[in-house]
Amino acid sequence: RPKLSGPKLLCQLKDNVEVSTLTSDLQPFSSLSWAAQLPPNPLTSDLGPYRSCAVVSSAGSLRYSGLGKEIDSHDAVLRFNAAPTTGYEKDVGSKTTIRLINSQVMASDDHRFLSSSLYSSGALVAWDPAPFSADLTQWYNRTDYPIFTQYQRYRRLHPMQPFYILHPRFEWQVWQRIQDNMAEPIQKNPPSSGLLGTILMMSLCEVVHVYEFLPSRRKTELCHYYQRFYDAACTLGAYHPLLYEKNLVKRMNQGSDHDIYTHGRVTLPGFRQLNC
Ligand code: NCC
Repeated sequence: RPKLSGPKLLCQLKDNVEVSTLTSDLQPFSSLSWAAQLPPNPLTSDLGPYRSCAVVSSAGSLRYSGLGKEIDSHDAVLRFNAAPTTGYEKDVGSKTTIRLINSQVMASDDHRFLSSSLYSSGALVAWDPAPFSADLTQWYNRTDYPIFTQYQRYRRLHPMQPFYILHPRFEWQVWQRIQDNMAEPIQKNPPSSGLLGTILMMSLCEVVHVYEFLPSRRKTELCHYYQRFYDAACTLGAYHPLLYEKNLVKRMNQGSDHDIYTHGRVTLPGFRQLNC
């Protein structure tokens, strides 16, 4: 299989991946009693367009990066899971426009999802690993973590905060782009939040800057910038096809290798900017 160049990869992504979210009119949800808690419109019609955006990975290499001011200078900032800003502003900034969370975070007691103020700024977007090619009813009856019960509880407590759930089709469309561009078979687990969030922002922004997804010279085994926990698998992947995701992002990067080395910064065009 020939290796596609960066511009071709970008167009392939734009043409084959759609950021879709669950809406209140969608079966099987539309016939459930709580359907009205789901947004009436998809995320992409409510949020953006933004000019310049930042995606902040949770990597330990953000520690001592001093990137906070640069990150906050973007029009919109996406963060992941339980990654805090309080106490880490110098390195990661303080603006949160969108927070992408996996269903494990919503369900685990440690993260105090329903009560912590960590989740209260910006719009929330949740996702749950669904089995490859499962339909929505199959997934609804057997989610990985109780994403829907937690969603309903959160919505009752915070009815005004925008809160979307990604359609599992999006996860697998992204997965297929990774697989089609790799010579060997990759594990049938969904891509990490990092890549899903990057592609989400490519559909909302003119230009997307991703920080410490491709590690800089600060590369470390420290898993997260906010926790004293060391594991190289956080950067290289185990459950998620993270190494393959990073390979793809490296090929699509329009910034310099020097930007990666010094700032851990990748620059990607928004889909609307591409002439495919
Ligand atoms: O660790 P996590 O991800 O929350 O990180 C968000 C995204 O940042 C990128 N990352 C992170 C650390 C690192 N050293 N290098 C990186 O490149 C990755 O792209 C990652 O997706 C997830 O993807 O949702 C994940 O969530 C955690 C965990 O569920 C949450 O942090 C809540 O505790 C997963 N960890 C475990 O299940 C133990 C992780 O595998 C993926």
